[in-house]
Amino acid sequence: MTGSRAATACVPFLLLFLLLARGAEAVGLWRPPPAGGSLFGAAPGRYLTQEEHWMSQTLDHFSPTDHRQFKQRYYEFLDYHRVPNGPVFLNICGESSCNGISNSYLAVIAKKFGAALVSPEHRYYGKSSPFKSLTTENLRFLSSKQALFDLAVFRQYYQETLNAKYNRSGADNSWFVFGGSYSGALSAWFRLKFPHLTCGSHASSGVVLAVYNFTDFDKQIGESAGPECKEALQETTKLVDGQLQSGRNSVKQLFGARMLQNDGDFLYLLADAAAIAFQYGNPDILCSPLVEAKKNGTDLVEAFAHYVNKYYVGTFGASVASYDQQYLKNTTPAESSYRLWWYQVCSEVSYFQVAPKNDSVRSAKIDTRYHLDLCKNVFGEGVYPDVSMTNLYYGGTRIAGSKIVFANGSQDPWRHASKQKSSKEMPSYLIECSNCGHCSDLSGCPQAPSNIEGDSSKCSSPEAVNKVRKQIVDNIDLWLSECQDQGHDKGPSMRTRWSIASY
Ligand SMILES: *[C@@H]1O[C@H](CO)[C@@H](O)[C@H](O)[C@H]1NC(C)=O
Ligand SMILES: *[C@@H]1O[C@H](CO)[C@@H](O)[C@H](O)[C@H]1NC(C)=O
Ligand SMILES: *[C@@H]1O[C@H](CO)[C@@H](O)[C@H](O)[C@H]1NC(C)=O
Ligand SMILES: *[C@@H]1O[C@H](CO)[C@@H](O)[C@H](O)[C@H]1NC(C)=O
Ligand SMILES: CC(=O)N[C@H]1CO[C@H](CO)[C@@H](O)[C@@H]1O
Repeated sequence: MTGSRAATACVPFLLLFLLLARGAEAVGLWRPPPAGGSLFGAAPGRYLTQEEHWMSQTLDHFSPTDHRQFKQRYYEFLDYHRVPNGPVFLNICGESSCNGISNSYLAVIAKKFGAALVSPEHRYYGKSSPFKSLTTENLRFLSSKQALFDLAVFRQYYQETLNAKYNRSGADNSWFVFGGSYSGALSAWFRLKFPHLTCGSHASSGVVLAVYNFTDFDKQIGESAGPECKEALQETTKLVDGQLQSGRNSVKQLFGARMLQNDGDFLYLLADAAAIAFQYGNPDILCSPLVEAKKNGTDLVEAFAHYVNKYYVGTFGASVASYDQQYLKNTTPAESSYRLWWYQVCSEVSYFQVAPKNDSVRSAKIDTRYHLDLCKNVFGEGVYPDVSMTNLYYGGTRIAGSKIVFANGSQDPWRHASKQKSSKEMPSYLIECSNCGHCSDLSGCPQAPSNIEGDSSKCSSPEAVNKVRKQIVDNIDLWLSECQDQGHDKGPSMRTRWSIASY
């Protein structure tokens, strides 16, 4: 999730998903591919498992007459499971190809609780696409509402699979849902909409509030950058704007972005490139050379271009082409996550990262109009984010859920779309440290590339992270035990007793 992209398991909501996306193979396969394959660039130990499993999923949960199905990919990891009654942790994959169950801090929690880990891929992404061709017409079943129903159906399906594996019937383990970024919002919304199917939810940087003009995103970039770096970034933006204005398109060449004919697309690339430094806990990689260039009086645009080429594209793995609206229009793209996430943005959640009127870091040309034009150009007429309906459906920050634990990173521009106030039923924690960005509770620091078991030792304040983690674990512990009191997790006999008792 960068600018406009979100991340999975807390990789960029939008941006992060870039990284993960690099591991994706051909998209839109609507039949399971042969087993094996798909071990792209997986650093050793990064995944607990990448062994694919498949289930049949309903295409349209809201139509009683449409019985079409598609294949949904999922993963399971049972090494830590206390057989047969340990809890089941459902790790929700978000807006990118889901290439396995990653070895994040969630793995540590699963070990602690003797939990099974399962992780279904989000519909349409990676190998779970119902259609080969991603025309706007075919994308109409891509929504968070359909995705939540997928999770409910998966939850029931997997419980039966587990029961069959353990030779029992009718047992119901204690379930707990987890997610980060967009999937953090799905995690909170799952508990909201299906409270009987999970004992609780963890929403890491969960963006539960759909925002139309998301100006707070840019404001937070300025705050996270601090005065010196912010000034350097603003000056860079002015210089680039000035060059474009005077028709000097050669500035695009500096960034290896000549293909971006639309100035807005190019400026969006630059805005995202700056944002991810703070979103993923690498502020110095961007700010040190910029501040230094400003002090030395050397060329700021060149210093920034060096960062974009070397870090954002080189190390982080961003794709310049993915900013091109022509590319986004392609209905059979090599990597579809960008088109898919933009569809979700343009049809449901918005999060338009427009420049604030005053004191903006990004170019003022990235405005509401730019986003609306993109939506129309890429998807045609009639695709429009009805943000107020989305917030009416879920409640936004006034979500009326229970047993949901939220956590945000202090430097993360996305935190302003997360739950703002803590309450007894829905505690929320802010993790404060200078490189605590998106999903630091799960990923540690920096947030990209990911750290094995979410190692927090490179956070500027590991204590800040560990303190919030302890609170998260305490909440999980409490809610799992309350769930067990209601008859879950005790095997069939207890459950029967409970059913009788409840009459
Ligand atoms: C379940 O039953 C099968 C066949 O009777 C047996 O091979 C297997 O070990 C059993 N599994 C468990 C977990 O008890
Ligand atoms: C978003 O910003 C645009 C342009 O400034 C403005 O016209 C519009 O009313 C804003 N919409 C909302 C919902 O704030
Ligand atoms: C700025 O000046 C310092 C000290 O003279 C030098 O080491 C550094 O390389 C210069 N940085 C840039 C970006 O020119
Ligand atoms: C605009 O931003 C500057 C710098 O943060 C601030 O000093 C000023 O008060 C702001 N102006 C308005 C109208 O908000
Ligand atoms: C859940 C959570 O930590 N929310 C925080 C997100 O950021 C806002 C803005 O600073 C805080 O007020 C919330 O507490």
